[in-house]
Amino acid sequence: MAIKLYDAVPSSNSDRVKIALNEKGLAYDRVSLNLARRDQKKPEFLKLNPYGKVPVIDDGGKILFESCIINEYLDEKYPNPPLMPKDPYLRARGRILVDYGMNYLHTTYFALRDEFFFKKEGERDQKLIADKQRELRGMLGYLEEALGEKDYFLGEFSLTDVDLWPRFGRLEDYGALPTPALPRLGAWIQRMKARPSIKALVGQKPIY
Ligand SMILES: N[C@@H](CCC(=O)N[C@@H](CS)C(=O)NCC(=O)O)C(=O)O
Repeated sequence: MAIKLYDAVPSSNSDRVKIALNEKGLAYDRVSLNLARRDQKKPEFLKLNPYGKVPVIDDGGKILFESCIINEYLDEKYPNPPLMPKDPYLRARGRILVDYGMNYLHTTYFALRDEFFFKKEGERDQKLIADKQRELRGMLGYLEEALGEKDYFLGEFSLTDVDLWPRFGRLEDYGALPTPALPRLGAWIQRMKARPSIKALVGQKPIY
């Protein structure tokens, strides 16, 4: 039985799980929620995820939520190809980089995202946008250093790249990237976009 994925389009957190599924060649059936209609807060969905958010997976009756935790589950349950290094330090290091990209950037990222997501072009606060873009570029310096001369954050392609990617795709849409100050991240973005697992998401529509 194929894995069932409750998603939304657009949903960067759902994209994170789709990339991991695609990298592993796992088939999945999508059930799309309409977030504007608040499908995610309906009692039947809250039984699956008390947070009322997508993504959620149902793997043969096993229900999981939280995209990064789902991805670790997928990697352990379906180990080929492996998406986590064996070395304990690298595994921990990868989780720290994801925590940095998700939690440390969170408030600034969402201030910028809300301008683009909820407002029409003429209504946006251009000063706030420029300030948040600058702040984010400053914070991203740490990830630029962490990437260094490597193709991927931990050397080999891993869940660290998968988990970080969706936010980076959006940072391009919101004008924070690319920037000449962060050339390694710029090259990594291009490398990520070339992966079939990510190309497969372009133009995806909800499935109701
Ligand atoms: N930490 C969660 C975040 C999930 C999340 O915020 N999902 C968004 C869509 S990208 C959502 O469902 N938003 C609807 C809501 O909060 O009501 C994860 O990584 O899965």
